[in-house]
Amino acid sequence: LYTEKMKNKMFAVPMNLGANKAGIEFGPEVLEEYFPDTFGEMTYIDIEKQRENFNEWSLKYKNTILNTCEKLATAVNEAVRDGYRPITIGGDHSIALGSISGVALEKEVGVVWIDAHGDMNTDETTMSGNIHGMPLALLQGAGDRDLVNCFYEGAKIDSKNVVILGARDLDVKERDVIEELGVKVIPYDEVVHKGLDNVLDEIRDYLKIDNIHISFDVDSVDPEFAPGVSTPVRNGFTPEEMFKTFRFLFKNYSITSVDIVEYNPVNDKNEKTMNFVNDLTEFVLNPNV
Ligand code: Z70
Ligand code: MN
Ligand code: MN
Ligand code: MN
Repeated sequence: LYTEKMKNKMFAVPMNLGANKAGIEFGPEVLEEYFPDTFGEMTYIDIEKQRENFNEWSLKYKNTILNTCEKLATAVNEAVRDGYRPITIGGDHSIALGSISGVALEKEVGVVWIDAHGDMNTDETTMSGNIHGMPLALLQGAGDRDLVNCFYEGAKIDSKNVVILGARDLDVKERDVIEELGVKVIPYDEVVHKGLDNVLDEIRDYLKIDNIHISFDVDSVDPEFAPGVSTPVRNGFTPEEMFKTFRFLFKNYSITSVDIVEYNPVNDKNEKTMNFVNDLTEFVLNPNV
């Protein structure tokens, strides 16, 4: 077990403005209600509505998202300095701009971004204007300057230390950004063709950095098992594959911090997604590998 036993500190960010879709904001409170043992100790980051420029369609709710991410980054940074492993429960994926910025000021981290999407759009490539499709590019210094400079100036992570795992819905111009920055993408297809074990070995050979932040988007999992997301995409991970992936990462890297985002209780069926998110969070809180 590489990862030392660390105390966890949990943050809840009921953000939905990055996805511009209703429902995701209820994720943390639903989890807390059903699973108080797992989620009962979360510190909530308030969403304080800021004045927005609604002519700027390509950066919807930018000011409120930036304000929230800076508050989250401040809280996460303090937790890291105090020796905790911060676990951030979303909320949409825009909040990873805050969580990772908070960690990156203290430690050089690589990122494993587990997602059906790349979240590598910029305000110049986006077709939706939704900021949850941009955080991974922003963290590498690409995109809107104000957002890039969240918490502290400039890029937070080095592109060579990033892997996107499980992607199967990348936008055409988003692919150009990925290529320009040189980010390694392992599409879910590749997991199927090569086998998960081989793909994980490949990650171990590729990511030559000890500290890893895991940013987990629930929509990486197949909608059969996790329908409760805002943007379901077919042909994704099974829960077993995801537990194996997490076990591998906790075994081989020092996991500094984790995001679990995009759970949308409104779209869930038979509480499948809720139960899965709880089980995965239980593993993260007490990783027995
Ligand atoms: C699309 C965009 C996205 C999550 C959807 C989708 C992005 N590439 N991310 N759901 N989690 O709007 O930029
Ligand atoms: Mn995402
Ligand atoms: Mn996604
Ligand atoms: Mn359980």
